[in-house]
Amino acid sequence: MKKRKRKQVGRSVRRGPGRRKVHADDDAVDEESRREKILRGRDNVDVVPDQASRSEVEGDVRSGQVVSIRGREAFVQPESGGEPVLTILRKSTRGPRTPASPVVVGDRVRYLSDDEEPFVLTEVEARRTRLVRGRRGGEEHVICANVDLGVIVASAVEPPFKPRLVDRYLISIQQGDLEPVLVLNKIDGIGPGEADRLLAPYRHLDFPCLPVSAVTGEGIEALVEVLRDRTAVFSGQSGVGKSSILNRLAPELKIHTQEVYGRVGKGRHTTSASTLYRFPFGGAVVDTPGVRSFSLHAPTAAALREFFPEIARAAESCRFSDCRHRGDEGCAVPAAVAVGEILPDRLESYLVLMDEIRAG
Ligand SMILES: Nc1nc2c(ncn2[C@@H]2O[C@H](COP(=O)(O)OP(=O)(O)OP(=O)(O)O)[C@@H](O)[C@H]2O)c(=O)[nH]1
Ligand SMILES: [Mg+2]
Ligand SMILES: [Zn+2]
Repeated sequence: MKKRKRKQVGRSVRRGPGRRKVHADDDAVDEESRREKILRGRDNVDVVPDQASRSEVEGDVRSGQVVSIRGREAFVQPESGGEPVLTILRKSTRGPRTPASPVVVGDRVRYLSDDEEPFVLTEVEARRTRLVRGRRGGEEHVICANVDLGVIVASAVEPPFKPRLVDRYLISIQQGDLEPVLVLNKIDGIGPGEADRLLAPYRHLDFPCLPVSAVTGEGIEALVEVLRDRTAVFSGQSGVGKSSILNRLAPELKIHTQEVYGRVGKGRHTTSASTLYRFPFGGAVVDTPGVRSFSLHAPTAAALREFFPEIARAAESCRFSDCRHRGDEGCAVPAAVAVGEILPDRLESYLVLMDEIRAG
């Protein structure tokens, strides 16, 4: 729709009186200088953004979705089909002005498909959803955009389950307008009942919690039903089996995986860059490199209360409004923990995150 509109605007400009071109040679020169201008990029970025340039209007502008990134270059899956093409970000590219993440996997983009690759990105469209991670210095790192489901992958054995990390992901996922899904992998390595025990704190939070095994295939069918026809991102610690699960879901993806013991202590990640893959059963997924920790971007106490509603509810009965829920006089939280309204693991996450917010 958008594209057609722009083209029409462009045509009327081109057909206007003083715009008519007379010689074919002029055309060539014009074309050359226009292209040159776009390739060089412009320094006056603030002037460029809202209006499409004439080259865009008249040139062959196509749409697509970013499947992987390499520096300022992005591989884009054309909307019209075919193999991904290489595109490059320029200063002239209009987009969501996030300095640390000007173009990310999942971004919907437009590019000028003339001559040869790399094609110049003309626009990165506004992001419908975003998975964001905090960076030192307060910058936000957008991991991926426009996905529906944030799948947190955890492991029941090695590496051990980290509830604090899961809670951080949950907050980031909900802040970015994604729907959370929790996958507990490697259940082939634990006894019956252990998966239930690990997932218990999340069961009452009203999102899918799926115990699976990439090795035995247990739980994989249920996961397919959650993923079908949606776009998801798989995130979690390194070695939990994100890529292994994807290979189990779609063996033709042949994503590289690696044993955990071969990298423990070395800080090695097998998947080194986020990549978007299509599922044969409909839908798509972004496989991401594992993390060791996950900082939230600009968390606030108010946001935290929103993501821990059970704690906020109990806190209304605390005697003092600045109660820290750490053995303070008149605190109502311990009683809520005692009757099972607040789970100890959730309270622990809340207190750790609140400390971080207070420490700035
Ligand atoms: N026992 C068992 N091992 C598994 C399972 N899933 C994966 N693994 C093993 O765990 C190791 C790590 O798997 P990967 O798929 O590479 O993990 P990853 O989460 O993609 O790791 P990064 O790419 O570094 O983030 C491999 O040796 C897998 O064979 C499972 O369900 N059970
Ligand atoms: Mg991987
Ligand atoms: Zn309290």
